[in-house]
Amino acid sequence: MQQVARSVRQGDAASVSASVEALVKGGAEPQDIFDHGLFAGMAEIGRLFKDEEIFMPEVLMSAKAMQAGVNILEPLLLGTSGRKTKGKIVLGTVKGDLHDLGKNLVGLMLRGAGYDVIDLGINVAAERFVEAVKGEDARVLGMSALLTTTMPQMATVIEALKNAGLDHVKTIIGGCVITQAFADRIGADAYAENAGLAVDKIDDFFAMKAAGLEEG
Ligand code: B1M
Repeated sequence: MQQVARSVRQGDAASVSASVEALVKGGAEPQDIFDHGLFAGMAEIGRLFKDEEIFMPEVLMSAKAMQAGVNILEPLLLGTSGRKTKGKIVLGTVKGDLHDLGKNLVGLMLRGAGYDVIDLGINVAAERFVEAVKGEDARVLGMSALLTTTMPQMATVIEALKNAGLDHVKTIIGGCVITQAFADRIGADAYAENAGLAVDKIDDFFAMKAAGLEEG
């Protein structure tokens, strides 16, 4: 795991791939490889970037290296395909924000858990979210933001959903700058600190609906 984290920090995609493959062959759990290898390496990059010990090019190299590892883990995290879908979820990173590694992971875990995920990508404007939720008749909208400057976009989207008469659609938000207090303030239905918790919270939405405890 330490080797994976180190290779992410060094932005060495080939080494990340080799180490992740070796760990998988050795029987390590994909989620552990993600948490203790890939994510741990990227967290360190975040600290170094903040302290101005490294700059954008290095961060990008590390993001690419992390993605190389995620690509190997993807089929394992997805599990067996061909199951009946549990529900439809629209997902995206809000307008002005280009960070997508966390959002992609949330999408991956949700697909693995049996959901149909419509991923709108990055830099998604409020109107586009509303259009997709309506067009796809989605029950849940998930938004990611990693910048303090793009957090307010989440409130804009929730407001736009209400204005479009879609307030029965459940909203869930996440990203390293997001907190439960912020989610409460803007009226999001849930906040999740990581991708695993996002799946749990969305499972709760659908369980409540199945139990007839909500409208929509
Ligand atoms: Co940027 N960046 N970045 N960056 N970047 C951060 C976010 C920052 C915290 C770094 C720092 O200063 N320490 C900082 C934001 C500070 C702030 O606003 N408070 C920052 C900055 C400032 C910037 C730029 C402005 C830098 C500049 O240009 N001067 C710029 C902005 C560009 C833009 O978006 N308009 C920028 C650019 C970039 C890159 C393009 C180089 C690259 C992104 C590449 C990519 O995504 N394809 C990048 C990266 C990689 C980072 C850090 C280092 C790592 C982010 C990451 O991918 N982590 C980040 C520092 C950090 O996070 N510590 C940083 C791994 C990923 C798996 O975690 O996305 O947090 P994360 O997702 C987690 C949870 O948050 C949660 O689940 C995931 C884990 O399971 N989660 C959800 C995420 N979305 C969720 C949605 C949910 C539920 C849970 O429900 C729907």
